[in-house]
Amino acid sequence: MAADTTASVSAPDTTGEAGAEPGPDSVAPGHFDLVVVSNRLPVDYEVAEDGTESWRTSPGGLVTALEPMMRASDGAWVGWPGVADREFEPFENDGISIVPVRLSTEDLELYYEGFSNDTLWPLYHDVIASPSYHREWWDAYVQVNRRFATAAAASAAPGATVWVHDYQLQLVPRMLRDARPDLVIGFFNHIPFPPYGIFAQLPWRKQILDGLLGADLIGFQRLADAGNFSRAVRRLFGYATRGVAVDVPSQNGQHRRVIAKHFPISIDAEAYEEMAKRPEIQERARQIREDLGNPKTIMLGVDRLDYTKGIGHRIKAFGELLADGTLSVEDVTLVQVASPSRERVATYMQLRDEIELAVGRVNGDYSTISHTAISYHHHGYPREEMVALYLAADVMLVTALRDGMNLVAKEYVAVRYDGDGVLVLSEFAGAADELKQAVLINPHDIDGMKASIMKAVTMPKRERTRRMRALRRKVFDNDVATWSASFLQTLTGGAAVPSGVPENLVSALKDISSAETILVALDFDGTLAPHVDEPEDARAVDGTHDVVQRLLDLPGVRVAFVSGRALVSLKHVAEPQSEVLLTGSHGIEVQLDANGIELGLVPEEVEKLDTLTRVLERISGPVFGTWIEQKPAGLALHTRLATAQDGQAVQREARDQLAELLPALTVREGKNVLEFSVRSSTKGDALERLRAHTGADRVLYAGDDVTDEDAFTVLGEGDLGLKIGPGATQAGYRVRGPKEVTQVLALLADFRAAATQQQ
Ligand code: GDG
Repeated sequence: MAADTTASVSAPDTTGEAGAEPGPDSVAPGHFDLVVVSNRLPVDYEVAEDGTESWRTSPGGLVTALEPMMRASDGAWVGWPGVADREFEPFENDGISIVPVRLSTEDLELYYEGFSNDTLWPLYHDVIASPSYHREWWDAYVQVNRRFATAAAASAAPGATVWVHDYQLQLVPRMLRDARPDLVIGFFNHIPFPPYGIFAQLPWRKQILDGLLGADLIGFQRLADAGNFSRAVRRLFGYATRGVAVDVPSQNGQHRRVIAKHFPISIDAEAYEEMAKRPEIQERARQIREDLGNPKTIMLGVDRLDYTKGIGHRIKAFGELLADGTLSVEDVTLVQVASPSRERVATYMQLRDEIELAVGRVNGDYSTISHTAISYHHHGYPREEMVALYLAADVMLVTALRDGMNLVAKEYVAVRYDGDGVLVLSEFAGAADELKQAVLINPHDIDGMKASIMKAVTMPKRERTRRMRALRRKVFDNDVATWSASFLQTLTGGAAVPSGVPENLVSALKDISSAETILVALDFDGTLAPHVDEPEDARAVDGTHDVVQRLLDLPGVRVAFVSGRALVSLKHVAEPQSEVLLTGSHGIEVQLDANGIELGLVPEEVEKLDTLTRVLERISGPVFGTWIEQKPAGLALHTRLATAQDGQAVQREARDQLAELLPALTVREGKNVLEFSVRSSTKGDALERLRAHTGADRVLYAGDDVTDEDAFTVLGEGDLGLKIGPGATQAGYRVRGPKEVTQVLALLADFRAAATQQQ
């Protein structure tokens, strides 16, 4: 039954005209360290009228976003070249290795136009149009995803990073992971991820989630998208999720941690500004205004002709403003670029008819011989022309009903180096999360939209400049380079972390320093002290004690150490000031203010501890070379001095008996030691306890270890997570080592001192 088709790579594929295809597990690894996989390649194959064949760099958001990074890292790009039924060998184009994937005419119909654009696209955009569900489309989607996964596996070197893009390829991460567990796999969803109530419609909802969960990092445009995804995972699989972390059970009884987090995409802002400053483009902008009859106000819409973009709603609002005489064609022209898109999908053909009918009506009713109400263009234009249009437009209308991000909004802002121009922006576009100084609208509310358009048309120059300046700061601070770097940093941890304190961290420290109360929570080993061979020898780097003292002396600042060590050991090596709050053993032990060490075991846990002690004493007592050691909230069973055979037998016996008697125990396995704990606690629990105890408004947490990820997970909006050293992380910032941590703490102390003096 087609609905049961899974994303498994091992199932033989017998659907589609290509018949059985090799899976990603049947190919030898390639030699690229970074592989990008997207439906479309950054180049299009073209045949001119005279039969000359060539490759042309194709326009579009993703290409612009990734091109610079690909060139810099000598990576490979796997994708479809834009022409059906043609097989191409890999080749190099402009510094990027291109790996074309073949799609047949039938694949395009079923996988691309069908499942991608007529099932997933409407479903993920809040069912603005009705999604169609066809089992043969799904079968083709599985088959084509496998083909992309195979091409990626054949390109990726051992241990390489593979970055898969967008809704057309959601099964690729799982297929790749099953075939190539050595790979680091990231996925970025360019479109929204819908709320569960909508996602649940999809007959293959579980397979899609499972496909995505093959990635180590799943990126979304908005915080809300990542939340929708995590909720769907909880509802459908019952996996534990906490903040941005999803724990996916793996076969060996362990968990694999997947991060689902938002990374708002952006543009190459400087390149747009540079183009806008070119004299010929400025001249073109002047020309456009003149050709339109020098209206007082030019309004502009630039969209792919897609029902998600709210073009019809925009035309309705504009038409009504002309109808009720609020605007007149002598004063205002709306330029609408609607670039052709998905023209073979029926919904899009119908949309084109609807939009062109609406444009025709408005123009028929209100245009004069000398003034056209809507200057409508169903073309794609060169980027230079787009920039000239942005420059000429006094008001930019982005009225999407649902949009992952909307790069047009950001491009308009980047171009307006003159500080003028008003952006009217739908709150349903991802860009609205960042571009709060735009005139935000609800495009479903036609009266509200009309009022907002008028607000934009009549906005005083000073307000326009103030808003545009703030918008530009946002777009230039988070440009496409920052976006891709932050995604890849989170995914791979980056190879080498530079020394010093990065600029964006300095700004974040300044920002947090003005909070009412701050909790500075610090891991010890690897964060304040370099790692050493013997745990007893660890010591914080010079200057740590002094800078901690400076922080403790500042009003509204609390400092805590959060360690995996037992507290006795932590106190011995860290020698903390008495005001430093302490948590040890991953949060099991706590020492807050004047109180002594607390374990705070509840009666049920004490009872479990008694049973655990009885069982382990009985098992280990008679066997020479094994012994038990008390641990906070647990016991360790050592077998180091026993024969290997005895040691294994004792461990097996302990595991078996305890699994039956106390099934909920936490078990950690070390070399010749088994640790059993009656309480499962993480540094995340420790941090939450510290936050509750101190009542801090904002938290800075610094740590270097995988166990610190639990603490990063519980950080909220406005908190600051600082990862020390390389490795995947959920923290927003990173520095190289303990020396940098003291610099960070010193900066925080400086900023805090300045902030509290000002008050
Ligand atoms: C998807 C998501 C998300 C448009 N017409 C022409 C032209 N364009 C360029 C624009 C812009 C890009 O195409 C469109 O990007 P958008 O973000 O506005 O929208 P989608 O195509 O729907 O993209 C979206 C994006 O992925 C990235 O993640 O933001 O939410 O739906 O760059 O300028 N460019 C040229 N001529 C045209 O006629 N040269």
